[in-house]
Amino acid sequence: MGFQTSFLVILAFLPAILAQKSEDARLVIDTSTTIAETDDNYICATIDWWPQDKCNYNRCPWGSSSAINLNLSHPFLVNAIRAFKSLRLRLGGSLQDQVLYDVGNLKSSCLQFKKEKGGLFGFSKGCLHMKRWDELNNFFEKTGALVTFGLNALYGRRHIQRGVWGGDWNTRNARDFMHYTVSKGYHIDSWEFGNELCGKGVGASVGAEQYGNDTIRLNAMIDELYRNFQPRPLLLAPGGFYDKSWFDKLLQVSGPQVVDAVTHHMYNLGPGNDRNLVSKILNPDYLNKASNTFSNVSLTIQENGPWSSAWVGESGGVYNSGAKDISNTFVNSFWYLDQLGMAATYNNKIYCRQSFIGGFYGLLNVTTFVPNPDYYSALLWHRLMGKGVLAVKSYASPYLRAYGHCTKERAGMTVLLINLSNQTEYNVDIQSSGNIEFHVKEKKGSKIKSFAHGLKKSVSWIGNKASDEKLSREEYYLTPDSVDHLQSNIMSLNGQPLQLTERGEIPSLVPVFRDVNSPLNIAPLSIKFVVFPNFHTPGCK
Ligand SMILES: *[C@@H]1O[C@H](CO)[C@@H](O)[C@H](O)[C@H]1NC(C)=O
Ligand SMILES: *[C@@H]1O[C@H](CO)[C@@H](O)[C@H](O)[C@H]1NC(C)=O
Ligand SMILES: *[C@@H]1O[C@H](CO)[C@@H](O)[C@H](O)[C@H]1NC(C)=O
Ligand SMILES: *[C@@H]1O[C@H](CO)[C@@H](O)[C@H](O)[C@H]1NC(C)=O
Ligand SMILES: *[C@@H]1O[C@H](CO)[C@@H](O)[C@H](O)[C@H]1NC(C)=O
Ligand SMILES: CC(=O)N[C@H]1CO[C@H](CO)[C@@H](O)[C@@H]1O
Repeated sequence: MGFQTSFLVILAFLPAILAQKSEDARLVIDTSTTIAETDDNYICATIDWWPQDKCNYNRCPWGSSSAINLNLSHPFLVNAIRAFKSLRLRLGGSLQDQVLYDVGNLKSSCLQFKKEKGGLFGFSKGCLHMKRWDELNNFFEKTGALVTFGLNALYGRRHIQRGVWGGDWNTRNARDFMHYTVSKGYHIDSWEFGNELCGKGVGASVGAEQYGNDTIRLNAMIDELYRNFQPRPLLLAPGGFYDKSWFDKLLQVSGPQVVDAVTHHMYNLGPGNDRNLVSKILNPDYLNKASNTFSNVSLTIQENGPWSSAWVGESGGVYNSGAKDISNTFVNSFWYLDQLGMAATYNNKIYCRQSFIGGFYGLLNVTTFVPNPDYYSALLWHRLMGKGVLAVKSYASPYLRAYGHCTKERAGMTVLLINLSNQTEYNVDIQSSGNIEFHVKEKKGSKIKSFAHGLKKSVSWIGNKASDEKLSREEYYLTPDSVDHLQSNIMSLNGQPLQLTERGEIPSLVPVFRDVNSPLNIAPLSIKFVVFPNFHTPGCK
């Protein structure tokens, strides 16, 4: 481009350039220690039980996505799970406490869910055939999935008053089902007890003391059934919204080593017909509110069940099946990645997204099986963000969100940057506290600005000194595929739209390599994972 043309181009874009501001942002990351640790497989997603005729706001976005009718041989589905190597899947959801297992002594016939006036959530009981359970387990094995199965915790109880169920849980059907599962050699990572029956409940509730007693019985049953089977699955409970007194009591009543993980649900964006979802998602004050729940859950565990840990057992952002043109579009990743980051800092071990497929919040589209933007966000997280969570101190606008983890399965650290601002580009300076190592940044090609005094530049990076100049960082830069179209259902990675290959495979996610000392920027309304392979992180194991 000649001088004149470039001058004209600049003139043409002048209003845009003027509208966009640029600000310096400093992040100080403590690499000397980790503040929390996630599971190796933090990313999890759910497969629900909703039938085709589950509708919200006159839309029925579930199609054939349930544990009962999902097309398990669809190649896009298989490829999407395999791309994770070990994706956690949770089978569960509202209707789980009405599922019968067609095995052992079940006296009733095995029927499908159908609409029923007065039924819980408007549906009848449903049933899982063992033939389908076999198919599901073959599918889990084939795709490498790690499975959490949510058991029916209402079985045998009585409806004692509006919304409240009482009496002991009848273990019979669950025991037969688990016995069948063990006898077939199927690996279940964890059995979860009930769905949203805690606190005031969603469709139904059960008292915490009763629940605690039943959890003890389930635990004894797992001990017995898995006597000769390794590894023993974990017991998760209660799979519902946090309620302090109920959760405290559950742990107190069930006692040490019974509940291995406390599963809590989050839907902090509101209902699917809320008109302000985009502005909530892009509002840092709004996003921050979720930390309240995370810190309370963590306190409940510290005080009442230090043997246990927290998992986000189900989280869709928007409830009632998600929101059309939001949950399945780029803008949702601002919420999703921010919450993955936040939950990890509060020591949640696992985060289950509602859903893997089904509803508008599916990581895959329910009819086409094509990944939505959040699928790629989840996959990048899974590949880049390791277990160790690092403390990030931000000296920047609240619109710049940042999370740091030890890099997954290699040295160094990965920083997730989220720019919620619609007008400000941030020039990010990343430094290390912990006093030994530091990041140096060259300002406008001139002097080196060092953070720790008296240390030479070479100290900050491990690697071959002779090739110091060649040290690079990896950037995975995420934007919607078209400018100004936050509600696009196609995400771009480093400017290239992410699309399945011709053979229906997940495309490779390739970073851009940059000189480690080159300026690090993040444009308005965009997301970036930055991997620093040579960053010295003594706190990472
Ligand atoms: C499952 O998906 C495959 C691939 O699209 C298709 O050939 C097959 O007919 C589907 N099966 C069912 C039961 O819909
Ligand atoms: C729970 O178990 C304890 C001890 O067995 C018993 O005293 C209590 O009545 C039970 N509570 C409920 C609600 O079942
Ligand atoms: C968390 O705990 C605080 C203090 O007990 C309470 O005020 C707040 O409402 C709780 N928040 C949530 C979301 O549970
Ligand atoms: C699935 O994709 C189609 C085509 O892009 C779209 O019309 C539909 O709304 C999507 N469905 C859901 C539930 O997101
Ligand atoms: C930027 O965001 C603010 C606050 O949400 C909004 O009022 C404004 O219209 C947005 N500007 C552009 C150019 O989208
Ligand atoms: C909506 C929006 O993006 N607003 C913020 C953009 O970033 C600047 C600088 O950080 C904030 O002051 C705005 O409120």
